[in-house]
Amino acid sequence: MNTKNLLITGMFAGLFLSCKEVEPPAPVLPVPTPEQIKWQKMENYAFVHFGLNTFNDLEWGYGNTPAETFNPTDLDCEQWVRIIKAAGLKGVILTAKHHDGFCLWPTKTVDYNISNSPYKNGKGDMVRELSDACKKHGLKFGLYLSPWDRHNAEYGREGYQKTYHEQINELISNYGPLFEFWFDGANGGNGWYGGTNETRSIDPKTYYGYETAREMIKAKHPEAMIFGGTVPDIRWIGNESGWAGETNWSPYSLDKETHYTQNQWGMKDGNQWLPGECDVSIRPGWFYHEAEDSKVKSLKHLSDIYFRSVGYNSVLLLNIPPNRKGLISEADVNRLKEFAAYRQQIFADRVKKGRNYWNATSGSEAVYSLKPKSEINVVMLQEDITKGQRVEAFTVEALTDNGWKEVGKGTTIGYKRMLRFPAVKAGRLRVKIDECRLTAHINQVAAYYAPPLQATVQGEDWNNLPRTGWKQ
Ligand code: FUL
Repeated sequence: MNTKNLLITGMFAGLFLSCKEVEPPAPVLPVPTPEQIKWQKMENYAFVHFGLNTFNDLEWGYGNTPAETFNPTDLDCEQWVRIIKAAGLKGVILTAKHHDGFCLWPTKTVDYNISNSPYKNGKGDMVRELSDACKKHGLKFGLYLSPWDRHNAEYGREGYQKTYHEQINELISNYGPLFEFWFDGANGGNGWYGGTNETRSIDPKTYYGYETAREMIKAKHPEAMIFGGTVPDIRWIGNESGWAGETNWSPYSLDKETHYTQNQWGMKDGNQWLPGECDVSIRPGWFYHEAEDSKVKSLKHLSDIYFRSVGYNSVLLLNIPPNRKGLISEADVNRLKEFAAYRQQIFADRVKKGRNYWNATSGSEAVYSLKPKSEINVVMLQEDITKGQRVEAFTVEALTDNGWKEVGKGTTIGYKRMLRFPAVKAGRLRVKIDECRLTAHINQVAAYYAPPLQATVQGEDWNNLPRTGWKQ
């Protein structure tokens, strides 16, 4: 070995030694895009199911209901928007076409649309009316366009994809800006299909050309979150009752074969940021049915939904179906007012809010001062999700007259976690991060009091909702 070789060997040895002293590189966690963060901050928004089903007392029209039956007499999209806004909801998603195939805008793609209905003598355009009302009142606007079309004769065959994409093209070119585009997961099965009355099945992974559809939408509406399909930005939470798992990771791996119930928890080691959306209707059905006027969810039920969706690191998509007049019914209006007032009452008290940025490692704790003897039963925690999601377990304690008392424990935090517990009077809070990956970035800790509520709707099964496991 000559001197030159020795030198090189020595250099490598030195390099090796110094490498051993350096920390291993931090694993790269999936992080949200700026658009996903903007969307998550909306926290809650409305769904509006309206169409032929409304006028025919149906949930899933077969595709043969006459277009002439669509006839709202007092339609007022501004009423919807005013009510939705006053309820604290930040946007609205309209069913531009449900499974029955009837289009609420004057599409050139099919005759089965609003221009062949008596509404405004065939001159109406519901997508325009709602899109304009949203703009006027400062709400965001989104669209639901059912891929499954039980009217179309070409459904299940080659020609339908072109029609479906052209419908998307009309919607993204003429309305908006859109904050979300919803591809429903219900697919195939029996239908009218141009009078053939048969069962047709498709492969949803390939049939609709979702990849192209996504590119089309994103090119015109870069902020639009895609729900459903094969290349989504957000994920269905796995139930239509409005709740996420108590443990709820925003990361998810779409290439992993799982049961859909996994959606409620997300995946700790998921390879992409795919946060959950909880969809639920204020009534039993998605569409309006007079028989359900007395079944509008109670304030207790709605508030439980809120704490188990927004409060479990998800967003809430609350459906409010207008009636046959084309208005949101009184029962729903009153409940939404109560819901808004209740939340204002809880979250208006800013005095209890502690705000500071805390870089926490596993086992570390922070103490927050409250007003002396504050009565509290809710603690809200938030992670700075620009760094990904990191907290795996935490404990909250309160300093009462009898010393420190553990009030609750949780697993994930994510964008927002609200922990509910029996009320205590406390002057301080202690938050402990029991387990986290790398360093957790906590950017908000706050405590509130949510007045206890009574169940008011007879027979409502809100307390029988399946509970998710503590850990997945
Ligand atoms: C489901 C549909 O089948 C329902 O009718 C409703 O639109 C709901 C939001 O999604 O998949």
